[in-house]
Amino acid sequence: MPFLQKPPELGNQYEDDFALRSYLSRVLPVDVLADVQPALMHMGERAGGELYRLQLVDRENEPVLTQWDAWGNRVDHIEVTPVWKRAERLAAEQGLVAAAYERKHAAFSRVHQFALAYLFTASTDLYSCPLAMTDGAARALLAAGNERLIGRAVARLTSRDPRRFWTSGQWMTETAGGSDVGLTETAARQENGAWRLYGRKWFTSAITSQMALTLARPEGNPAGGRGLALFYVETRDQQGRPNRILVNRLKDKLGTRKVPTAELTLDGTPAELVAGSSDGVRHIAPMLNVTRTWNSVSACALMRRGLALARDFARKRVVFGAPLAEKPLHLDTLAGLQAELCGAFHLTFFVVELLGRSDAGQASEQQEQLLRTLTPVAKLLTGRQAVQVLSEAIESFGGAGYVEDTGLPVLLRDAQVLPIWEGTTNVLSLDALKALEAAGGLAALRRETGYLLQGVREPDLVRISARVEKALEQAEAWLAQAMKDGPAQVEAGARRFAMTLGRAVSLALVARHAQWSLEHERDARTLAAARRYAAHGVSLLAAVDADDSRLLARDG
Ligand code: MFK
Repeated sequence: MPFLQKPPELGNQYEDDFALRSYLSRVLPVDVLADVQPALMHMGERAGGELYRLQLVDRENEPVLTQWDAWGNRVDHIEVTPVWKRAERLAAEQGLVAAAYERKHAAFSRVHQFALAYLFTASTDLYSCPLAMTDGAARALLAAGNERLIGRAVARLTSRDPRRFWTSGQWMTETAGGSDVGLTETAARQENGAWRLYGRKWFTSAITSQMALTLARPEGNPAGGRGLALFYVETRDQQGRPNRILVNRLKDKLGTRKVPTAELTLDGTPAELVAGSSDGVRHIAPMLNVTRTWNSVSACALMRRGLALARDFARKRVVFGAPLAEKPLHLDTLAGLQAELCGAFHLTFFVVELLGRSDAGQASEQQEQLLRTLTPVAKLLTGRQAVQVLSEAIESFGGAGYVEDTGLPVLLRDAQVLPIWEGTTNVLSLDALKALEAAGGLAALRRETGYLLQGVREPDLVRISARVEKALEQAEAWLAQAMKDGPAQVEAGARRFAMTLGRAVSLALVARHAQWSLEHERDARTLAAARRYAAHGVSLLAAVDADDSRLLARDG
């Protein structure tokens, strides 16, 4: 007897995505939506069609590093996969980076850009990684105001012409640590009036890029982050040879295996200062904030892909006499995942809106502070949500979800990087605390949340609003108490605190959209998502303390 199971299929990923279309209808002015819609339809069609098919065919390909040519020359050539080659061209042509810098739609340009990225990401094997770096590098160079480098690189990083388009790497991590960047050991020396870098980079993104931003310590500078400087590097010389950079090996990673992540030796690499010879961490921060936003968008995109496939499969797969899509328990599981995606999506795109306002010079001081605080909060929350949602999503296929040639397990493996790279959950929790300290506490965030919720009238949403406000009140009280108890208490609770902020703000955003969707679309789906998201929990703060942590962490 043949055993036949129909594989899941994807339709137009823009047309099929009610949540995305509903959000864009609320946020974008009518003329902006009309202008960007054809490009989104086009990307949605490709994401669910041509690119997805190519991705399945290309499944087993991985980037290949060739260190030497036949004649003994060190070449360090990396051949990327067919999907990546296609993705690079498409990304340039469709303006995946450019849209943010052309500013055709002023403060909404970031919404335009990241809506495209949201559709593009899951069908291009994390090509969003080099795009994130490219976008971040353009923003960091502009923020530094270095006219020579802006003239040399930014026009290329933001080009729509695939022949001119450059991508950028971001080389920070060293063996001393990926989180504590101040421990960077790479040295910068001035030789014949030009800077040269010497050191080892342990985990470098987007090594096929034409340039990179990196940190190194000019000789004689003090230890720590302030003693580092931000440098611009071009990866190849005019003959196309590696620019005194050795690619030692590609990393053997759990996921993101299409992304050529490498270990490098910088052996006198020519480099140029971006913004003075110190305070490198501060100067690279604009890049970090952009790449963290890409991370949040990528988390949403992967969740959406897992759900789109799971929903289609549920309509086809018949068990115990009915399609899974008619089984209450299966539906309940998928609804829970959709609610988490809904919260992640609204928080992420709220950050995207703030970033757009900031880029366009239209953000108030309060909005700049919110952007600074919510960027790490969104990244850390959505990264964790993606791992949980993708784990459930592949489980919803039963055994098929665990089998490689369905193309499903890779979703979970790729999702697992999202809470790790660009700052782990814990490091970003501490970063959020620093941002709040600079903002003078939670007052601005609570004001903003109150503003978001002021139009809510539907009784369930009113109850949800009260829960949001209670969770933020509790968070504020927890912080005040922990600060009295000392730094160990603050640090021990930082993740629960940051997660609580993230869940509260995202729930407020979902509630606000749910009210709008009821009134303007007569649609109760976001309301259902709000109820479910609230039921999953808002506050994670509990009366646990650092002494408990020390007791429980001990072994033996
Ligand atoms: C799909 C897309 C995904 C992309 C894939 C990428 C793969 C690439 C692989 C990687 O490279 S991952 C590398 C990830 N590593 C990190 O993200 C670093 C994580 N660690 C941190 O973020 C730490 O918080 C940090 C290194 C920044 C702490 O270092 P320090 O030396 O203790 O810095 P400090 O004192 O906190 O900040 C120094 C200055 O920078 C301060 O300004 P001032 O000089 O004016 O006082 C800070 O305010 C500022 N700063 C730090 N973080 C900032 C920031 N400003 C704005 N935004 C931030 N996020």
